[in-house]
Amino acid sequence: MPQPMLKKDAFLAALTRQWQRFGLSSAQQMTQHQWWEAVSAALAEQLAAQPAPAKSRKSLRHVNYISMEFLLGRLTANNLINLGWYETVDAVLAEQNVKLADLLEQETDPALGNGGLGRLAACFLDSMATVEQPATGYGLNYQYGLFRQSFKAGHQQEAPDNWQRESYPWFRHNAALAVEVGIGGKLQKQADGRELWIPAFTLRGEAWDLPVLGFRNGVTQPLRLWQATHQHPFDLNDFNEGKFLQAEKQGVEAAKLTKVLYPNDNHQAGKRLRLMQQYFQCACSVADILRKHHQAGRKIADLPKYEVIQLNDTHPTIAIPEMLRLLLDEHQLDWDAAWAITSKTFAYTNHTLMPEALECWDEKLVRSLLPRHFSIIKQINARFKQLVDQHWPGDEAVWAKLAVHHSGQVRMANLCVVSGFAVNGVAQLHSDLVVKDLFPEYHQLWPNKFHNVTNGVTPRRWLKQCNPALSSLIDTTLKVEWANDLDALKGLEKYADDAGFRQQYQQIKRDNKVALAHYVHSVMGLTLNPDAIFDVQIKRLHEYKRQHLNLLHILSLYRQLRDNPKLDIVPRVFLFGAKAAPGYYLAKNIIYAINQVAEKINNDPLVKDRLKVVFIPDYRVSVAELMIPAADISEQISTAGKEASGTGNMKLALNGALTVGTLDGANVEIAEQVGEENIFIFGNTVEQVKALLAQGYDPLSYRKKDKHLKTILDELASGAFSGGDKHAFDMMLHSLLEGGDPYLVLADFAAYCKAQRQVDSLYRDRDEWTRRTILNTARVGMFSSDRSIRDYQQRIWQAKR
Ligand code: HBZ
Repeated sequence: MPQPMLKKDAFLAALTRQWQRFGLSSAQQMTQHQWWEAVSAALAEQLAAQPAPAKSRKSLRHVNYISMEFLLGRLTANNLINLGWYETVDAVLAEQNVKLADLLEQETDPALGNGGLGRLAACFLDSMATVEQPATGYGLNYQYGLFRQSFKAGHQQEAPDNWQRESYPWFRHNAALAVEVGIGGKLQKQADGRELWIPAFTLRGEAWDLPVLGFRNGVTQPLRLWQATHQHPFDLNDFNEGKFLQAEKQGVEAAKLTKVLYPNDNHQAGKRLRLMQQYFQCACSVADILRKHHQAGRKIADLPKYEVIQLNDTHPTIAIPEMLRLLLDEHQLDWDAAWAITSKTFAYTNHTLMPEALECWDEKLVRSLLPRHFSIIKQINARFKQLVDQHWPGDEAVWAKLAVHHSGQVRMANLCVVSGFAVNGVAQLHSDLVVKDLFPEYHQLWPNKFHNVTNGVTPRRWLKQCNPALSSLIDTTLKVEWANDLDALKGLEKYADDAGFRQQYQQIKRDNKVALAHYVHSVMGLTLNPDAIFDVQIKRLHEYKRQHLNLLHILSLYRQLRDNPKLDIVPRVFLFGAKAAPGYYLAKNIIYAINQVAEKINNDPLVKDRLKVVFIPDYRVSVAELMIPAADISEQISTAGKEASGTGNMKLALNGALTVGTLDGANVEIAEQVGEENIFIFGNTVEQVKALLAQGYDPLSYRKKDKHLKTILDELASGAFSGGDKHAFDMMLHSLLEGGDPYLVLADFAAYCKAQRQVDSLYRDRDEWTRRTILNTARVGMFSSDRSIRDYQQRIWQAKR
C-alpha cells in the first residue's frame, strides 16, 4: 500500500495543541527541545490517525521478536524518512523559521541496548515492517538506558542515562493491555497430582508501544515495551493494619524491575534482578501473544500455525517454560499437547560462542523465584534424558554436556535447542562453529534444526539517513529506489571507473570528514585534518575485539616517527568509540591506555599532525551516524572465531570505508562480496588460532623475536605515557604477556602492521582508493537487513515443518 501523504493543516493544528499543552501563547515561545517534542508528538498523532492498512493477503506466520534490548537510536528523523514526510515537514517548519535538521539534534537517543545484539533487533524491526512481515517486537521499557560515558584524566566515568521516557513523544501507553505477573512463592500439590503455584507477590506490566514504520508502505507495527509497576498502589490490608510502610513496599520493588538496562555485553553476571527482568518480560509477552490468539478466535493447538516466537539470544529463554506453564496450568492441556505447541513455536538465535556469555542460572535462584518453571524445566530435562539415553546409552559424559539441568545449573542455550524448532547463528562462519564446536551432538540428533542467517543492517538509517549526500548521489546516478532494494547498488559498479563520479564520491567523503571534525572539535576541542586517513574502530570495548592491537600499531608508528622524524607516512587520525562494561576493569584499562597515548601523541610537536588519536566519548547510535559516513578505514580486527558476525563492518563498508579485518564473523562474507583486492585481510584464521593454542601459544616468544614489538611494550611499561607511573597499564600488559595473551594479539601484530602499510601505500593513489571504496558500496547489498529477514522467512519462520 502506498504511504499516505501528510495532511499539512492537520499537522499544524496538532502542533498548535502541543505548544498550548506547554502553556505557551505562541509557537515562537518554544525552546528548541520543545520544538522537537511538539513536532514529534504532532507526527505521532498524525500517524495514529492514518487509516489501518488493508490486511496483507499473504498468510504469513506472525513473528514475535522477543529481545531484552532494542538499541533504537533517535526515532523522529527515522520515522520522517520512512513515512516520506521529511521534505513536507521541513518546508512547513521553514515557514516558521525553524530548521528541522537542528531540532532533530535535540532528541536523546533511546539507548535501550548494549551493542550489536540490541542494534540488530532495531534493524530487524525496521526491515520486518518494510518487507511486510507481520511482527511485534517485545522488550522492556527501561527508565535508564546504557550509561553515559565521559573521561576523567583518561579514565572512563559512568553516569546514569535518564532518557525521560515519561515525556517521550512516540510512546503510546495502552492501559488495556496490562498484564499481571507473579513471582516467588511456593508450589502446592493438588489432589489430582498437579502443582499449584502460589506466587509470593504480583507485579503489573504496562504496555508502552512505539510505532515501527515500514519504508513508504503504510505499515506500522508495534514495538511493545513492558514497564513494571506495583499491582495496586497500596495493599489496603496492610494499610488498615497500620503497616503503612510495608503497604508501599511492593510498589517500590516493582519500579526497580525496569529501572535499568544491565550494561554487560558478552558476559553473564548471574544477578537475581536480571532473572526477574527476564521473567517479567517473558510473562508479559507470552500472555499478550496468547491473548491476541484467543481474541482472534483461534484454537490453542493452532498457535504454531499463526505465531513464531523468535528469541534474541538466550535472554528471553524463560518464555519457553512460561508457555508450557500457561498451557498446562491455565489451559489444562496434558504434557504432550503442551509440548507439541511449544516446541513448534520457539526459535532461537545464538550470538556468541564465548563461554562466559552462555547463560547458566543457579537452580536455587530459579527455584526460589520461579518454582513452577523450575519444576517444568526438570520435566523437560527428564524427558530429554530418555532420548539421549537411546542415542548414547550409558554415556554420562554426553549427558553432562547436553543436559538442560545439571550440576545445580539451568543452561539456557540447551533449553532453547531442546525446546525450539530452529537454531541459527548470525554469519556463515559463526553458524558453522555453532554446529561444530558448540552443539555437535545436538546437530547429530536434529540436523535440520540448525541454520545460518547472516546479519544485516537497515539501509534506511545506515545510508539514507546518516549519509544524505551519498544517498542523493546514488539517487541521481541510479534513478531507482535502492533503499528497500539494496542489491540495486550493484548498478554503481560501472561508475567506479568514471572519473567524474569518483570525484563526487570523494568530495562527499571529504565533506563528511569535515562534519565529523566539527563535532570532534565541539566536544573535545581537538582539530582534525580532513585530508588525513580517518581510521575508525567503533564497537564495545572487549579484549576479543582487540582495540589494544590497534593501539600497538599506533605506538609502532609513533616509535618509527621518533626514530626517523622525516618518515613519510600518510597523515592518520585514529578514531575510537567504545564503552566498557563498568565492572570490566581490563577493558577500562585499555581505554585508559588509549587515552594516555592519545594525550602524548596529540601534543608532541615532532608528530606534526601526522598522527592523531581520538577517543570520542559516549559512543552511541547518533555518534555512529556521524562517524560511519566519515570513515576511510573500518577496523574489524577480532581474534578469528570470536566475533559472531559484527554489523558495524557492514555499515562502514556500505558507506565506503575499506575494511582492515581478520577472517572472522561476517568479514568473511564481506570479503567474498567486495572481492579480496578491495579489502585488507590479515592474521591467523580460525584453524590457525586453534592450532596455535593447541601447541601451547607463548606470547613472550613473539616479544623476544620482534625487537620493535618489545620496544613498544617496554615503553608502555616505562611510565612514559602515564606521568611516570610504571604500573598504569599493568592489567593490559599482564594480559598480553604473562597472562598468556588469550586473544593472540601478539601473534597477529606483525601481519596487522603489514596490512596497515598497504593501507598507507594505497591511499596515496587517490583514484585507485576511491575506485575501491565505490566497489565496496556497490557490492554490499546483501548486507541489508531486508535480506536477513527474507532468509528468516524462508529458512525458519515460513518454512515447511
Ligand atoms: O551480536 C553481538 C555479537 O558480539 C556480534 O558479533 C553480532 O554481530 C551481534 C548481532 O548478532 N552480541 C552482543 O551484542 N551481545 C550483547 O550485547 C549481550 C548483551 C547482554 C548479554 C550478553 C550479550 O548478557
